[in-house]
Amino acid sequence: KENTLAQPVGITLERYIMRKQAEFPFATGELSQLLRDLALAGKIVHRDVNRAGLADITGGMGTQNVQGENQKKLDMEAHIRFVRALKNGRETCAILSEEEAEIIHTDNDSGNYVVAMDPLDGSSNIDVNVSIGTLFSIYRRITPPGSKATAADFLQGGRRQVAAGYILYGSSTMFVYTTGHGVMGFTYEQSLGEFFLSHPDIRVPQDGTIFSCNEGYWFDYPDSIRTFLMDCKRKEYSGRYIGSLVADYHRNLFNGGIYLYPPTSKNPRGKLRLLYECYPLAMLIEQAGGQAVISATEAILDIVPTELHQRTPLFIGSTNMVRALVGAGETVPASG
Ligand code: P6P
Repeated sequence: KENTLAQPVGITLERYIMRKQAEFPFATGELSQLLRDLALAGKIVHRDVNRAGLADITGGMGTQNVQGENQKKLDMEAHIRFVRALKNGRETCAILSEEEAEIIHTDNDSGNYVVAMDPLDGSSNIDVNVSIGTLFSIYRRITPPGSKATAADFLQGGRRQVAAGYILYGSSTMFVYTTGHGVMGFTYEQSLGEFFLSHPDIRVPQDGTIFSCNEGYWFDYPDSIRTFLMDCKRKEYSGRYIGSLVADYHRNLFNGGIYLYPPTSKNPRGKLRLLYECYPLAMLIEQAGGQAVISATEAILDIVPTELHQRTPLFIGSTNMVRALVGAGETVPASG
């Protein structure tokens, strides 16, 4: 089924979450509140991102802004917005952010959830006005309620995520997420300050003709990757690489395609982060009918995590393309 841009069906994200709340196994409203907190911060980051050039909040540190605060890079700005929104929402006991090495305790030890996130991935793209994104992954805590969260709450493994998603700040701003019941897309109407349901059931095409990778690493790639890419070129597939993960992923999710970030000599374990980049995108793609693997026999979601900021290779997108790349191991079911 094509993901044509459906007309906004008139329901806001807030109302949609409330209606779907009954579907959550623990329909206590906490996860609903958490998703609303993320959407609120996303609206603020949308505003920051869209005025970056004017408000001089791109680029490095060290200058003063109008409030006399130290200027922050936009990814630090986004980090602060999301941490503040999650703290105020009181459903999260701890946060793991790409911007901080250690777990951030929210002082809500009664919160039942932890959130791992990349507040603004690819922020180097901001300075040249390229689309960027926020990535998030949500778990129920496993440490005792009221205690301080620990790394164990974040190292449960990809299949223990209760929700995952991203916010894409592109030609339009979209909030895309799953709670394990399919993938929904909401488009931001800034004149109303609301996300409206625009894609009720996003499905990735089983096949695609787009490959996304940085071919600058060509001579670093193993032969199997080069063989796959040569085959794509023989078939006159399209190379599309924005260099901004959420933007590349979102285009492939809608049009079909595969994104590849293999190990390189610069990043022998891959560049992308497992907990807050690859796990959420892998949950989304599987919910949308696609695949995310590191080999024919290991899916991203089955990688057992050991470190909070560990990196991993990533091959993700249309099932038939992933299968063609890594072979048809048991993690990659036959298409159709
Ligand atoms: P390379 C951006 O820095 C990022 O984390 C992702 O958004 C993007 O897909 C990737 O790295 C680009 O990495 O090595 O191709 O520049």
